Amino acid sequence: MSGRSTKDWQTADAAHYLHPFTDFKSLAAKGSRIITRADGVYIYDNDGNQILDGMSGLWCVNLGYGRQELIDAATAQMHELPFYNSFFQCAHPPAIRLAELLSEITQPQLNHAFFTGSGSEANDTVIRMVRHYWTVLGQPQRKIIISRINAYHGSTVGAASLGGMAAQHGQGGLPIPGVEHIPQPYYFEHDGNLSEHEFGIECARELERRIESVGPDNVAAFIAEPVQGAGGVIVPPDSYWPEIQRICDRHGILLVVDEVICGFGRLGAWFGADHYGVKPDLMPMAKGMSSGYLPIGGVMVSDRVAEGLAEGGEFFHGFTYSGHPTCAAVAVKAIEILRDEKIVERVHDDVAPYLAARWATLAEHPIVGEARTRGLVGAIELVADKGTKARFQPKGKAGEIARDLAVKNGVVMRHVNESLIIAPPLVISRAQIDELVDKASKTLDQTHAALRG
Ligand code: PXG
Repeated sequence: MSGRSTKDWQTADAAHYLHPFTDFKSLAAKGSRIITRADGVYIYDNDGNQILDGMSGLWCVNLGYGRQELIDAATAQMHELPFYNSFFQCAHPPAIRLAELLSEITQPQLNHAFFTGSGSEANDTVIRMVRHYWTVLGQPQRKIIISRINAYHGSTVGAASLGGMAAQHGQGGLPIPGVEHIPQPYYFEHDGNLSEHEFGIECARELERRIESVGPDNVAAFIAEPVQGAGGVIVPPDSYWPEIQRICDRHGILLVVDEVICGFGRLGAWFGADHYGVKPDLMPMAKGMSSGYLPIGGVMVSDRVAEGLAEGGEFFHGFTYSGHPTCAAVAVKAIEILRDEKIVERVHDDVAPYLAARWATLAEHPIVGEARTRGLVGAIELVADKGTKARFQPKGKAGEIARDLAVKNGVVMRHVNESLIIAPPLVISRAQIDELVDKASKTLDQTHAALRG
């Protein structure tokens, strides 16, 4: 669907289309970037410019664009059964097969899948499920879910409440009651003198302190992303997750690992929980589940929680599109491709180490305070002074300048305040990583020049 001029699309867009997470007025003044097609790791705008998609769409097109098998899976399923529900004692093969396949690729305790249409719905499901679970077990007072400042868990009322984004909480009367937020394990911004190891332990102990302050018997669960994505690709110290696991075990609270970004190979393991060696009771997921080709999400549920829920009668929760057959058929195919083409192993053994080595060279740049990766996510911290880590002012400006220059240079990177972040498709080649890093380097030079004025 093309054939109109960019200006024409932009005018219609500004007049009628309310975009997510957008300042409507400033977008209308600027005009949006009209993307019309994509192939492999590249997107193309309406004027034919080729741009390397360093963000996999929105952390989701892990297999790259134009995979014929995914298109064929959707087409075949649409012919056979485009939609049917899973309410009222019904089921259909794609959703059953997807639940079965997810049980195979996730940890042994995770054998039950609840499907949703998105990651936000998956996290709303988590809230309702964990609170209901504890009620069924005779502990209805266990309602509190502990999350983290600057976490992102989605944009519905429940998911945004779980998230720790002050900007989201500032609109619409959030968070809902019973959600607590503890500090994030963001070592680059640590201004004390703890080692990275000590800092990881210290951040995890914040969970223990909060559990104790709200009363251990009132806590239902702790939720966290393995690596914080939208918050700025914040990679916790390696000491963090084992300590979190110990604390959850000690207090018997449920551990919810939000795999919406880290799941399906992004960290070089099937799931972030596998990468960090933790054992979730619930695992919300979406995005890479269908490689972003169709909207689908879900929650993998442990035997412990599923058995509890089974004692509770009807669980009054679900969505029209829970287990949507066409989305499920595409998800099954996307997972089969990851498995059969050994893409997760390739990320672990080859692509992630290569990216890590190339990305690390950016740390030498005069305006870079840190260049980090974990698997196929990465971040660059922009600083005005490498020694003191002082940031450019006003906050966010340097990131925005760099992000806009990156696109002009033919690469999509996202900025979060003063960091530039990437999450390229898992199928990216070494040559394309070189292209990504070269364009990022050029962007840093230009950003430096622009900031010097
Ligand atoms: N959990 C995590 C960890 C996420 O990253 C969600 C839940 C919500 O998923 P849905 O499918 O409801 O969007 C997400 C989504 C960004 C950005 O700017 C990140 C997300 C969504 C939109 C923008 O980095 N992550």
